[in-house]
Amino acid sequence: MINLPSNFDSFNEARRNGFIKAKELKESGKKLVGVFCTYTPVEIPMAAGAVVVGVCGVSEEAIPDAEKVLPRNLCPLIKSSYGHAITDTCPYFYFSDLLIGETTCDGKKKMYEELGKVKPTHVMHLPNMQRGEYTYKLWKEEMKILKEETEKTLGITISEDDIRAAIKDKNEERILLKEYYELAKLQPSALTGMEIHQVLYQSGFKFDRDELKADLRKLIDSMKERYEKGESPVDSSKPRILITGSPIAGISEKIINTIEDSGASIVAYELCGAIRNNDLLVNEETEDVYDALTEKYLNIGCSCMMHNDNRIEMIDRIIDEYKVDGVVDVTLQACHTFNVESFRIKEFVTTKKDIPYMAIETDYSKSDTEQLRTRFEAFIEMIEEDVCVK
Ligand code: BJ8
Repeated sequence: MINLPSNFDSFNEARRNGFIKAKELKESGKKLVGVFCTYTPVEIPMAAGAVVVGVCGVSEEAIPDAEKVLPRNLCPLIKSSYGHAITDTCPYFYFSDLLIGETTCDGKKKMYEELGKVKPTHVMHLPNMQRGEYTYKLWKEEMKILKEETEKTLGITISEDDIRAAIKDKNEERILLKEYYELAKLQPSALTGMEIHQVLYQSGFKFDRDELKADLRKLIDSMKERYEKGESPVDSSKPRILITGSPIAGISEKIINTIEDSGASIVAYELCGAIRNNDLLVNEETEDVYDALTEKYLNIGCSCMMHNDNRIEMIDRIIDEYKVDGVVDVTLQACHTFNVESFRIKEFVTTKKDIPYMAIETDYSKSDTEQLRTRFEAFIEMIEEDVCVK
C-alpha cells in the first residue's frame, strides 16, 4: 500500500470546497472571472485582482437541459457548460462577474452567443492560424481589448505593472506544475496518471495563490521523498502512455482509471489543463507585456488552428522525454477539429515515432466504459508485443 502525501487530499477536494470558497470570495468583495479555454490570457483578469476560474462543464447532468436549446449532436463539453450555466447548477458560473471566451471551435462560438444572453460575456477574436505578422497584430490587439473590457465590466483600472505581477505569479504556478508532472519522466514514473490529473485539474480551484504555490511545493517534495524511498506507485514493466486530444476532465475516470486498470501507466497528457498550457511560460524579460502575452497565447497547439504544427512538435518532444510506448488520442463526440486532426497524429506517431497509436471517440456518459476497457486491454497487449519485438 503506497501512502499518499498528507496534503494530496487538499487537491482532491479543491473543486468541491471551491463552491463555498467562491461564495466567500464574492462576499468579501472579490470579482470572479469565468474562462473556458487555454487561449485565455488569464494574467489580464488576474491583474485586475479577480479570481479566475475554469467554467467548462465536466458532468453529463445538465446536458438534457442544454439540449432544449443546443443541438444534441454537439460536443458534450459545450452542452455541459451551457447546461450548468442556464440551470444555475455551477456556482462558479453563477458567481462570475465576467465570462471570457474565444473564437475557437464553431460549437463554442455559437454557444457563447447564447451565454451572452445570461451573463456579461466577452469573446476574444482568436485567429485561426498562428503564422504571420497580421495574425500576431490581431491577437495582440485582442489582448488590449480584453484589458479594456475587463476594466469596464469589473470597474477596475489595470496598469502594466499589474499585468507584469500577474505574469510572474502565473509563471511561478506553471513552473511548479511542470516540476510536479515531470516526475512522471522517471522510470518507473513517480506518479500514477490519476495523481497527475487530479493535481493539475484541482489546482485551478485553489483560489489563494500563495497557498496554492506552497501546497504544490510541499506536494512535490513529498512525492520525491516517496520515490526516493523506493515507493513508486507504478511498476517499471508497465507500458508508458501519452494521452492527447480533446479535454478529458469530464471523462477522466472512464479514461484514466480504465487504462491504468488495464495494466498501463499514463505518464503524460498533451492536453489543455496539462502540458499544452503549462509548458510554455510568458517571457518576463519582454518589454511590452502585450507582446509577452501574445507570444505565449498564440503558440498553443490546439486543433482549432489550421496547420497545427505546434501540437506535432509537442507530441514529438513528449514521446522522447517521457519514453512513451503508446499514444491514446481522445476525441470528444462531435469535436470535428480533433477528429480530423487524428489522421495527422496517427501518421506522425506510427511512422515518424514508430510506436502504437489508438484513437477513441467518446462522450460524458459511462455507457461505453466496458467497451473502452476491451479496446484499451487489446492496445496495451499490442504495445507489450511491440516492445518485445523491438
Ligand atoms: S485550446 S482544446 S480549451 S478550444 S469545445 S474544441 S472538445 S468541440 S475544448 Fe479546447 Fe481551448 Fe482548444 Fe484547449 Fe472540441 Fe468540444 Fe470545441 Fe473543445
